[in-house]
Amino acid sequence: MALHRIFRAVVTGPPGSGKGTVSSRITKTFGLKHISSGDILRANINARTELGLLMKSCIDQGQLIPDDVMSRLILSDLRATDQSSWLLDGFPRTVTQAEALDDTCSVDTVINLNVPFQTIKQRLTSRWTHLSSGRVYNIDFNPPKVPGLDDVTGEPLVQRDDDTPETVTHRLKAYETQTEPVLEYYRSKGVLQTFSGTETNKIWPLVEAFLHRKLQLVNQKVA
Ligand code: G5P
Ligand code: MG
Repeated sequence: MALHRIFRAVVTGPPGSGKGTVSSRITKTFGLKHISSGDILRANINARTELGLLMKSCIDQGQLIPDDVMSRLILSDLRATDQSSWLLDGFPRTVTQAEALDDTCSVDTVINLNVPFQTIKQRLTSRWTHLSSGRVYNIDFNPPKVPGLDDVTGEPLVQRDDDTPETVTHRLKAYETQTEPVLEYYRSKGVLQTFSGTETNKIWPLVEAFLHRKLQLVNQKVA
């Protein structure tokens, strides 16, 4: 569906809930620009930037990056993409970040992926990632065509340093204490849409149908 007006969406959910997987389907179907806070941080680590080196131990321990650092990083990216529709993945992750985002621009919809923690723990230990693009694979769910290699570039896949069982436990704890309050923040603004389940292939058609309806409404308002 063609977009006639700028559309701004957030995808949220616990670590491993499928934000990256669903985001890549949304961007392919609806043409929004995908901005993933985790991918941006990992690109910084890979390029050994000052920020990346400073933040690596925080990420590897499953802790959140300080709000001021994160908000500056993402909001400067958003200001640079002023005129395009986007999908934010992994930001905001605290109420302070959500307020900082609100000060810059308003969000049309927040897609919340509600996946049980038990399902998540199994998924993350069998995830393989292509770091420079953020493409993700899973041995059970969407294996690469050639084991260990990215389908598009043929480059090697890696396991994320924060996908160890111990760090996953810390990430889930950080989600419960710091990110869950963001759901209430958006619920009270009337923009939260929750999709629950254990399989992305069952959740995705519901997200797709929801976004089709939402975009139709947005376009009607513009016409
Ligand atoms: P990230 O990078 O944002 P998380 O922890 O929020 O990391 P993550 O791990 O990237 O989220 P995801 O994107 O929600 O998970 O999920 P995914 O990658 O699509 O799917 C997970 C795996 O399951 C994949 O292997 C996929 O193939 C598979 N899968 C998907 N669907 C199914 C299914 O139906 N069945 C099966 N079997 N498998 C499936 O953040 C990383 C760190 O960066 C910092 C924090 O330290 C954070 O821990 N950070 C921030 N800190 C502060 N503020 C922010 N805003 C921050 N953003 C990042
Ligand atoms: Mg992700």
